[in-house]
Amino acid sequence: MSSLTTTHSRLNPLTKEWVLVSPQRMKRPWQGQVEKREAAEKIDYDPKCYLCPGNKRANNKNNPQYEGIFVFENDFPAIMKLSENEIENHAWKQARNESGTCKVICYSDKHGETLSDISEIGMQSVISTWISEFDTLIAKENIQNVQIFENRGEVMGCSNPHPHGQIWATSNIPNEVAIEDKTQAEYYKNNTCSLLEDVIKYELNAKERIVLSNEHWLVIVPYWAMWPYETLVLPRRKIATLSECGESEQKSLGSIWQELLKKYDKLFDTTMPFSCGWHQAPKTSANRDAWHAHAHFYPPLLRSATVKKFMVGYEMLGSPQRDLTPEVAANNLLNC
Ligand code: H2U
Ligand code: ZN
Repeated sequence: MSSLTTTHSRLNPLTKEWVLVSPQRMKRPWQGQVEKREAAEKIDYDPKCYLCPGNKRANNKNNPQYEGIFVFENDFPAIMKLSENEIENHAWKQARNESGTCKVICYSDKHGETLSDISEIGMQSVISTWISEFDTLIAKENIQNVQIFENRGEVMGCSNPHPHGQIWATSNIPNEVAIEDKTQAEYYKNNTCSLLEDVIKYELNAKERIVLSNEHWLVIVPYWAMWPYETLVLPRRKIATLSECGESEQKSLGSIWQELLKKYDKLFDTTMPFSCGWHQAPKTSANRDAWHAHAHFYPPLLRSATVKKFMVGYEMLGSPQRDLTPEVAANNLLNC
């Protein structure tokens, strides 16, 4: 398929939302990064950091002198263990109880390290921690969904440069997972394979939006991408959760994850800010067979380390809109 060159909308089949694409507004060709941001000096230990080994956190809690990974329960959880509020169930005024656990995962004891430059072994222990935390939390009686994610960079609301991510385990299924549960089920019922298996087949053939690939994994800028350099990390094999990954699949996930981060950092010569995270089958999904686990990366930068895409105006009141096509974005990432 040759790319459309005038305004059109593309459907996100995972959310059933339309994205407006206006390629004719891309007047200039790719010019690379415009201005460089001074990289902060990398230090192993910051006495003022609440995530560094041995340091004090909120509520006078002390981090252990950990080496490698450290997981703890968030001192300011968004979701509490027990919340027995009066529920509301009127026509338009509805409220439900929410309970669960919020955890913070420090990827490394080194303050200045990121997953882009962590050792291969360090990356593997991050993946095995994602899996073991997921397995433990999803097995809890009141938990329906385990959301693993990372906010990276101040612009994404990350409070601390110490490499860390978060895990929220909840008694209800959050919006994004709920809609993907539904859309993947619908697709699976009406087709011979999963939605994302079909996407993979198409993209391997079209070769227009592939950023990286290896034996078990594929990274694409999805056809329906909303953010300029949004990507999707896909296991080639349909798995409902990361826990189904064998040893070699975890190994090759680690290498493609780090390759992707390196590309992101190189694109605008800065530590790329983003929100990223996994979508995996919720516990009692009636549609587990339809689930194809995957990770989304949503970086906000558009043209340089300091020029970001704003999701405002038409995006807030109408639909998301982009000028840079997903094909051009994929090509820029592929070649950087
Ligand atoms: P973010 O940087 O992505 O916001 O994650 C850091 C989390 O760490 C944040 O959710 C928690 C905040 O509540 N935190 C603690 O649990 N203890 C502290 O002492 C400070 C921050
Ligand atoms: Zn630190």
